[in-house]
Amino acid sequence: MIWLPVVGTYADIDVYASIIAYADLLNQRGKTAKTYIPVAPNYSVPDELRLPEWENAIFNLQPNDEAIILDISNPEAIAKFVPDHQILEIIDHHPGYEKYWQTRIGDKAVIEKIGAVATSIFEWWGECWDYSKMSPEIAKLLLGAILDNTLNFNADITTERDHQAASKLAKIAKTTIEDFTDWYFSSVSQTILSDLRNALIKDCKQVTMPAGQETFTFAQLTIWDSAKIINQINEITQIMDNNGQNWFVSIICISEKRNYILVSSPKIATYFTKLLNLRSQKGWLISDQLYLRKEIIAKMLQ
Ligand SMILES: [Mn+2]
Repeated sequence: MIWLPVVGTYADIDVYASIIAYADLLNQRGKTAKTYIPVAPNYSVPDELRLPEWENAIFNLQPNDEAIILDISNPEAIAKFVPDHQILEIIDHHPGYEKYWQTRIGDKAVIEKIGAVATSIFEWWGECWDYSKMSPEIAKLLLGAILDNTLNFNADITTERDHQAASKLAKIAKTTIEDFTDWYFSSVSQTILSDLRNALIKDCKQVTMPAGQETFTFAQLTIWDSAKIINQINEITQIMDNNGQNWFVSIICISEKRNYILVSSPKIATYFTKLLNLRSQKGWLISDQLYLRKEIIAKMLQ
């Protein structure tokens, strides 16, 4: 049996789509594979795209089983689920642990600079199987993952491979990139605005400041524009204050190509203003380009 577990504390559309597509691919090729998706996916997976029949909530790794880890390479998080010798593959695009895994499992770790893990999975489907055997439902999920993780192809980590995969996926899904993009981001924005608290809490990561032991909660939301969120400073502050001590909220506004940022303390504000060259406006810190969380963390590590 091959397991494909969600290893992080939440499931976004990249991990959700990639795990399900890979499990489908393996099963079609005669290898028994099961997902492990114990949490409801976050706001980035619209209800219409969910595939509940693939959301297996039981994880039961036996000594002879193997596991494929997608969209995460944090060793501590992975070790809680799978011992190293049972890892069949790690495919990720978060920087930081490339060398660690290279020395431990060699070529079985593919951690590369690419917009979405969904792109890698899509390419692998074509290399070892047949695109005519991919369902429109799976194609829509993978396409949504590429749009979300590349911020509609605006993020720095976007590659030509992501563009290629997206146009092929749109054909399989019997839609166009333009139509699907409109539908996808308006659906996601609606979900976020209808329950801001849930959206924020379900996309948090604990991050440690480079200078020391200080950690903070890093929340990220992706919406189409800032119009409906710009006056919600008090609400967001309250939600985050109730959730932890130090925090950083990054709201990516795709159509404006910038991040709207709120932080818990002047100290954190000073640090990030310098790091990301932010300007201050009406209570927000605003960037002059789009930053993904993984890009901000990569800058912190430099
Ligand atoms: Mn991803």
